[in-house]
Amino acid sequence: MGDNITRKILRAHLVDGRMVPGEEIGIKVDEILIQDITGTAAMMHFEAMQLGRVRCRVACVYGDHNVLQVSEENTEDHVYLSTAARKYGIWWAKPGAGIGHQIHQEHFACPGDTALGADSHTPHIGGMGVFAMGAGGLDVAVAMGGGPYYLHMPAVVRVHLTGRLPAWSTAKDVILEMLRRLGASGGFGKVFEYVGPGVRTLNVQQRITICNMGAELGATTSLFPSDDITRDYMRRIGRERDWREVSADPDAGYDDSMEVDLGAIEPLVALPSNPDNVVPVAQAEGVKIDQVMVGSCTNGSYMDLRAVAEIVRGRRVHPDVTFFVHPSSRLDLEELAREGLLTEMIAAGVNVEAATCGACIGVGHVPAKGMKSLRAINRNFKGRSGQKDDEVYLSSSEVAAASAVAGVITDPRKLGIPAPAQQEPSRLPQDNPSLVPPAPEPEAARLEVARGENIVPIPVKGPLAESLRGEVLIALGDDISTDHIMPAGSQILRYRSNIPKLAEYVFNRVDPEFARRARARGGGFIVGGSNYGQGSSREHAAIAPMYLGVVGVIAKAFARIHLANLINWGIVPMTFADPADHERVSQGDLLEIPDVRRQIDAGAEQLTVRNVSRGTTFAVKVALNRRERDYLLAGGKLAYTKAHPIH
Ligand code: MIC
Ligand code: SF4
Repeated sequence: MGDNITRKILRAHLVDGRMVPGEEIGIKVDEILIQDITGTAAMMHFEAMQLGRVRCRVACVYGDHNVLQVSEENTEDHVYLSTAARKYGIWWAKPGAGIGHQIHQEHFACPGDTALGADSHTPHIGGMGVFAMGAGGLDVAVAMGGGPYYLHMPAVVRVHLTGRLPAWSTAKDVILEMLRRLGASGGFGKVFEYVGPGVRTLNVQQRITICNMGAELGATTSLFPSDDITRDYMRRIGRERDWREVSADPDAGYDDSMEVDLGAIEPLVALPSNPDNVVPVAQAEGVKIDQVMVGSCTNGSYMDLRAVAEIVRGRRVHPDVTFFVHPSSRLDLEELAREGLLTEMIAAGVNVEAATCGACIGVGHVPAKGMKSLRAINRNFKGRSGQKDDEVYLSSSEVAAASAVAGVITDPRKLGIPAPAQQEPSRLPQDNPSLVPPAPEPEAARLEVARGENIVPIPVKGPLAESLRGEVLIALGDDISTDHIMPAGSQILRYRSNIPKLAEYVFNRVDPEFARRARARGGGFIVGGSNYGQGSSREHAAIAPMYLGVVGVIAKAFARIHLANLINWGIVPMTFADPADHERVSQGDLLEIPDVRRQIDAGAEQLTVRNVSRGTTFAVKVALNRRERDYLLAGGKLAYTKAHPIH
């Protein structure tokens, strides 16, 4: 039996373990991405390892999330990152250059490589045949230093694509359809590998849209082959020399398979407030909307904005609607300007904003209470827009633009105009004035890293205690995202490099009293439902609770990256052996896990929790390997790595 793409790439990068689904493997990482709100912590971890220059093929830090420099703390973060990048051998993409994933696609991604990013949408470049994953900053820092990235060998799902997308159905609708079928945790422990005749009907940007939003399935990553279509794209953007063919063997085996007929895909919408709450656009038609956004790493490219321009050409944005677009790359915007398409958007009343994540992460365009937003982006978790009771719908750029003109959610097939071509730019200059290369070594040695007052060393936890005892500080239901745990938005993002201040905002939009209560009780436990910690890779959703004294999280199931982050920061992740016990624990209950240190060290897979308040006990599972147990015992991966440095 031949190999699929996942196995080929992983085999070529394997440094530890066996490629058996579920078993842990260590791989070498070629490409690294960090950004301005996870990157400050990742950079500090990297500095703490005292390795000098990065030891991977290419690394870039993107100033893309908190771009407006709305406060001095925000600007200090950018100054720190740009000076550290030059010194340590890392590219720096200036604020406004665009969203990291798109810039990485355009300048650095090489088919057949492995990539690790301190951002959950790193699988974006899977659309070019790169095996790319999101991870917490500490894991990324280790890979920057040339250390292996550890993951559980994923099961590989063959997604067999047939047919061709009908007019007005887009790549965004393909991934929404995957979410409709599989749900937000349907990709846990899996790689989705897209194969079949339908692959050849999709251009690189469409493939990328599908892989990018595979993050919302909770997948390890998603992958397309790198073929002559990829080669043609790389030629047009001036990077044919980086092209390599990446394909599965004709007789490749897979762990599972599914069929998607592209011809049967129709325009879809995700209703508030989870990306898997997907229905055909007909079921949302007529909903009056106040705001429309097209942008983010999923929908901000030339292809999407070109479609917007074609739809709004000669029309006007509805008087009751604010329509804003965030391009995902300034180079793409430059091409749209050259071709007059930018003018079409401006003339129709579209606000063309900076090339940044922007409103996708709650920076700008925060809806007022009661407003409805339709956004061609990837996430609509409650509160993520900056309004705690928000109602955000997700769609393709085409549905969004048509709706912005109509003032209500609209099926674009009813516009009576030809569907926009899904077209990529015919060229893109590689000479990007917003990309700053690292300093050459002799000069780098003399450079000083600028550390403003807001760049505060990351706190580390002490070794795991003999026993754990504390109150349940909060008890939550299913699908709690890291946006619920550690919210974003420009008010809060400026403290990403200042954990003591950031910690004040933990669960702020769910329960504003959380931080005060956690401090008053001297820490305790969090109780969650299934898919706990879905969404972003932000390790701050573990570091800040750890700083407040959270010692354990008990949930029905965890999302992949958050689970790794909890372990990395010394918080014990436990799952209910009987999920029904979730209902038998409430906020305020006093819990005790005696003799936990010895049991974790001895390899126990189940622990007994005493609910002191109720006089009951219940069992929890701790599915941890030896390495993860050692991290927990040491007080987290940073503490462990200090004791066992990479050489
Ligand atoms: C997101 O989309 O939530 C973010 C902001 O890009 C995060 C990264 C972060 O919180 O720093 C992600 O997806 O990992
Ligand atoms: Fe930025 Fe949004 Fe993409 Fe996250 S999902 S990288 S915030 S554009």
